[in-house]
This record gives sequence, C-alpha cells and structure tokens, in this order.
Amino acid sequence: MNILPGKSIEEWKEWSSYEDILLHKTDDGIARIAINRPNLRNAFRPETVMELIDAFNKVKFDEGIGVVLFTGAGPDKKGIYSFCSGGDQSVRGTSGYKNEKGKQQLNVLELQKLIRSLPKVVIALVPGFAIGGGQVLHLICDLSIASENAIFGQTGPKVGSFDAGFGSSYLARIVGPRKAKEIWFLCRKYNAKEALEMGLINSITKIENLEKEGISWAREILKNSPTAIQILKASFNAENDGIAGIQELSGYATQLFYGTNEAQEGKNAFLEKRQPDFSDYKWTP
Ligand code: S0N
Repeated sequence: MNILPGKSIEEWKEWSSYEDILLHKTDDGIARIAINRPNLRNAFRPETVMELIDAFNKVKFDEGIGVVLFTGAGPDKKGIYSFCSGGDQSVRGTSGYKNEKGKQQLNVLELQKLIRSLPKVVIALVPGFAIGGGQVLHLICDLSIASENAIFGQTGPKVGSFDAGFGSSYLARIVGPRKAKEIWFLCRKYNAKEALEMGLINSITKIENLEKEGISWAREILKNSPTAIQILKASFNAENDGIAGIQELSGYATQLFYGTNEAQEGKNAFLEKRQPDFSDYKWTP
C-alpha cells in the first residue's frame, strides 16, 4: 500500500487493521507502522496511541521481525506529508487527551518506553512535519531518515504543554543541552539540513526515495546478528536509563546464561533434589 510518495515495494502485507494507524510487514523481517490521520498532520489521540502500542507489541513478539519503519501516512487533502504533529489539541482536556468515551489519558509516555526498549531496530521515516509530541516520538526511534522537506520542532511552551522526560533530557543527550534548550525555549522550526547538522537525524533523502531508503537500511541491518544488535540497543539505553536501563541490558545476559550447561546444571540439580556440581566451570578472567 502506497502511503509515501514514490513507488512502494510490492511485498507489504497488511498485518492487522486499525482505525488510526496502518500496520504492514514483509516476509523478510520488516514491519511498517504508520500514523494515518494525514488531514491533522498525523496528530495522535488516545485511540491512536493505544493502536500504536498494540502494533509495536505485535512486532515485539514476532520473532521474524527485526526492523520497524515508523512513519506517517499521507498525503493530506493538499498533498502535504507529515510524520506526526503531537497530541491532538482538539481532544485535549484538563488532565490529558480525551478518548471517544471522554476519558482523559496521557498514554504516549507508555508508547515512548515501548519503542525505546523494543528488542528490534526502529527507524523513523520522516516525510514532513515532526512537531511537538511527534518530534519526541521520532527522537525515541533508534535511527531517523528524513525527506528534504522535513520540519522538526517543539511547540509546547506556545500551546501550553511540555515533555520534560525523554523529550527534553534525552534530546539534550542527542543535540547537546544548549541546542535542546533553544529548541524548547524558542519553539523554532528546523529543516532537515539543520536537523542533520545537530545530530537529530541520520540521513536526508528525496521524499520519493524515503521508503526505499528505509527498506535498504533495514535490509542492511537484517544481515547482521540479531543478538548483537539487541544487546547493543539495550546498552545504549542503559547508559541513559539508570537502573531500569541496566535491568534491560542484564535481561539479555540472563537469557544468554540460561542457554549454558552451567545454568542448566543449577536447575537440574534443584529438580533432581541434589547439590549442584559446578566443578567443570572455571572462574575465567
Ligand atoms: C504541524 C504544523 C506546524 C503544520 O502547520 P501547517 O502546515 O500550516 O498546517 P495547519 O493548517 O496548522 O494544520 C493542518 C490541519 O491539521 C490540524 N492539526 C495540526 N496539528 C494538530 C494537532 N497537534 N492537533 C490537532 N489538530 C492539528 C490543524 O488544526 C489543521 O486542521 P484544519 O485543516 O481543520 O484547519 C501545525 O499544524 C502545528 O503547529 N500543529 C500543532 C503542533 C502542536 O502544538 N502539537 C502539540 C504539542 N504537544 C504535544 O504533542 C503534547 C505532548 C504529549 O502528548 C505529552 C508529552 C509528555 C507527557 C505527556 C504527554 C501527553 O499529553 O500525553
């Protein structure tokens, strides 16, 4: 299905059907998740975020998927493309964003954590605006490829909101504290070239090539060792996330240890009601 300009690859298969998002996958390990509210610059409402959480969880538990392309569907009625323009201001209440039943939620933080600790590589494909909470969602992704027309920025201090979590602290790690303060305090907009210069994105391409470029990066990644990449992703998080980050990283160490004869000996001895014999295992340097 064509949601970005240029010729889409043929192999996209619909994985699940939603109201606000699109979820596709290929047979060779790539998923594509797209926010599909183009006439609102792909702003998210609580239902959008719940659907994104569902889609990222599907990806998480599918052992065949290694890379996710996260993007915004388009064009809108004027031919404009967007990644995401943040929270949908038309359903904003006094304690969050209202879902169709009127209940207020702030569930985008849960989505941010899910993307960050997803044991797959998440590549943001930015075909236009990445503003407000949309810019933060893009920031959370592991890699980011933008089209030449992409625009990045924060609006919080203008529209009466802020993201004082990953949206500011993690942004400061990526672009440096001074630039991060400029982005938030002045609420300017930055083009793709400026975003590349400040380290906010990895690469710029023509919009017609954006999806092709994302698929090419994904296929290059998929040739490499899944375990090595998963542990590296966790290690990048560990540096920033304190004990929660160390927990994530150490989960992989536990998983690898469970596969050893040494760890199996401990479990077998318990089940066989005997003392474990670890004498074959050395205190290696
Ligand atoms: C993206 C912008 C710059 C595009 O400008 P442009 O091209 O001039 O288009 P517009 O005419 O402005 O927009 C086209 C149509 O789309 C609607 N629209 C655009 N963005 C939104 C939006 N975010 N919400 C609702 N509608 C939107 C326009 O109204 C217009 O509609 P029509 O055609 O009917 O007139 C420009 O659109 C822009 O600046 N948008 C607003 C960006 C913004 O302020 N976003 C919100 C920022 N805040 C957040 O994202 C909250 C973050 C958050 O969720 C959070 C963070 C931490 C902790 C908790 C939370 C939480 O709240 O959960």
